[in-house]
Amino acid sequence: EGRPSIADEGVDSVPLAFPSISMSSGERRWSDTTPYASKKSSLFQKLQSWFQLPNGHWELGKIITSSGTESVISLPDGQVLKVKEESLVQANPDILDGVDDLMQLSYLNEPSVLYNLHYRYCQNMIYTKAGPVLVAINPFKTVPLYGNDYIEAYKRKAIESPHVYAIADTAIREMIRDEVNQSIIISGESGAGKTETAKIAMQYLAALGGGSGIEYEILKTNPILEAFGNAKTLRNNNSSRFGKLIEIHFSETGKISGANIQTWKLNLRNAEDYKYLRQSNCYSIAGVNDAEEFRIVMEALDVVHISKGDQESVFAMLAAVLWLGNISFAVIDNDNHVQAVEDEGLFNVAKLIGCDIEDLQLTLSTRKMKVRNDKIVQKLTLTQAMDARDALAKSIYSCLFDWLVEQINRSLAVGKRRTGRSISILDIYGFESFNRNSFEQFCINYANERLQQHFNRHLFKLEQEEYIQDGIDWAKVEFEDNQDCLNLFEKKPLGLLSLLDEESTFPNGTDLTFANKLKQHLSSNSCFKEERDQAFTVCHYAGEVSYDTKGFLEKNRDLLHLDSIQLLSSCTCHLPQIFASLMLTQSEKPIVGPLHKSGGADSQKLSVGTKFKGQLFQLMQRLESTTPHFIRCIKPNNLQSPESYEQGLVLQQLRCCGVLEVVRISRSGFPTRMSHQKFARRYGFLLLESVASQDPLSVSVAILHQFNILPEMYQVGYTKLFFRTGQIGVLEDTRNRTLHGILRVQSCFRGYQV
Ligand code: AD9
Ligand code: MG
Repeated sequence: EGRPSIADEGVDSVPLAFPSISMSSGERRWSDTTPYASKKSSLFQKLQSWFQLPNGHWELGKIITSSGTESVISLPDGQVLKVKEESLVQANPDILDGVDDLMQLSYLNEPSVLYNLHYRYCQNMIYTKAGPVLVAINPFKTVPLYGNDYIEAYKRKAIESPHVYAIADTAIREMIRDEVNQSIIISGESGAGKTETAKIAMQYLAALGGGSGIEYEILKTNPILEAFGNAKTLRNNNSSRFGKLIEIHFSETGKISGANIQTWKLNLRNAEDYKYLRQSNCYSIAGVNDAEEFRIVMEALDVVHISKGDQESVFAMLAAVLWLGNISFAVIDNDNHVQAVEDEGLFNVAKLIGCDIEDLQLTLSTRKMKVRNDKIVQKLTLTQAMDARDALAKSIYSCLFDWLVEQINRSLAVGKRRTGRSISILDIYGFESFNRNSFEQFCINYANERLQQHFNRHLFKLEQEEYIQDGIDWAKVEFEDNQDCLNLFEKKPLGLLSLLDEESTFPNGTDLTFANKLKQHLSSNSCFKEERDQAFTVCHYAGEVSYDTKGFLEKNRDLLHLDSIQLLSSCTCHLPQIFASLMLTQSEKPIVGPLHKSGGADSQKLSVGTKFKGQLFQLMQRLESTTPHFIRCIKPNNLQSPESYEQGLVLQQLRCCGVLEVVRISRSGFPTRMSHQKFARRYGFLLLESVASQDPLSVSVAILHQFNILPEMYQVGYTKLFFRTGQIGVLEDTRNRTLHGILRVQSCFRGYQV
């Protein structure tokens, strides 16, 4: 558990105080009394230092001479430079090369962290701990780190190197030990490896909690969800277009008793990105065998008990979506009103979803409106009709996706008896920043901003508040708080989402008037920047992103007309209840926001942005009640290539997820804690001598003494004991060994009796 491994490498790890040396302002160093540093490092530290080349790349320079203000250094390419002392950043001694927890670095600065991660990455060690957080660098190739042998080794704790398996193992153990639900929260940019990591974690949980057969089903949900919910993007060939929280339930005996998946979809809106295949001009991906992937999906559908008949209907729905895209319109009057052409497309769609051709044609060409108390039928222009058609296609697709998730959940809910213990794995779409960013990126990045706050709250805020509350000695650590950015999105009435909703309901609102309104109301906000034309920039925790408001209003309005909803609810498609959720959500939704001026029926629907926010809040609520374990996925290059490690790109990701700060706080903090009562109950039986007074505090102190836990490794608070990382591990190991011993004795004894 993140203990330094210096001693393993044959060097004594004597606690040592470093002499104070001047440092460049960007560098942070551990407190000088660190007990982790090795004696040897002080000999090396003056010999080599990091130097940043004009192109931003950090190189390790050997210090030839040093005057105190200037140094002469030689770089690996042979260059010899005279540089200002303060431009050098302390490098760690060689002996610390590739430590498996960044906490072990004597000098924690950006080049040292970059170097350490790269050093490991080159040897396929893609996982590194940053205190409590697991950093995972995408290898973009198969690495020999997975499978049953590894699972078994992590289970027996025969391997200690950082791994997703180790995180999953901790989650199981803490679920059992603390009787608290757990979550594994995986974050990172698009293409950083979140979905793969989630699958690796599921693999481990399935292996450990297996036995009922349900674990096999749980694993099989992945190909189905990916087949229907992922798409190729510029950043990732297999990009998740939905967020996913898979909750795995365990029985009292630690076996998987069921599972549940909740999805946070993006509305499948952007046709060129997702559907209507021919528009993407991309039909295959090198190295992907579509036929084989299809076979896997079909097999998985069987495993999760979707009947053959329903499977056929699933594909009928997919076909309907594709045929919808082929429906064309002809102008029928002088006002440019159109009607859907009665051709193969229209005919096929009607047949596949099970409705009359005439009804479909009418729905695609007209809109029923209510003006005051009169119902009128409005004919649509070509743009309106195409929007109606696309909205219909997208909603059929999203109903189909929801239906699949629901069927899977039904199948997974086999062990209905819930013990209230579960481990949830969260894999959402990662932070996205393209050259042109639209409403989709706006929603995705907003979600990531919320998640970042959850991370901050747990690792910085709550942590420190708890120290202070329990009265232990503690120097506060500053961290990058993103509350201001969240306020920019959420504040009412003058936040991005509110202003967007307001503009979306104005009949004369356009993307440009929206952009102008943002500039008018938000330009004083430090997280907001004006841009030319109809763009604006948000300063996210992960960097600045410029959004082009083109299409924002249309995408935010739910374009699916009530007419279309009625059509779908009346159709006789063979998938039972597939469109039920559509009707339910429409009629049961509360009316939020100002009503449409003309009082049209559509105005009663929630905007897409508001719905998204609601779902996000639900997600956060669920996560709040769990003990989180964080995995930060890092993308080493933008080429999806196994070879390259771009320092700048990695650094930007490390910075934006606060990796250095996390290490700093863990290093100086006390991440493990337990109430006096619990501690006494849990380890009290290990005491060799009984304690005179039986109060939990005295028992706890006696245990600490017996196990020689050094005073600097823990603090005694009013209600709890606080430990530095790794400390509780010794106690747990002894406890487990002792317990196993006792169990063995008991079972022998029983055998003897029989
Ligand atoms: V997005 O936000 O959904 O666009 P993810 O989920 O972060 O993104 P994903 O898990 O899909 O990324 O990983 C992208 C690709 O990286 C995968 O398709 C694999 O080819 C590759 N990858 C990621 N992790 C691993 C791994 N542990 N081993 C091998 C990996 N390849
Ligand atoms: Mg993904």
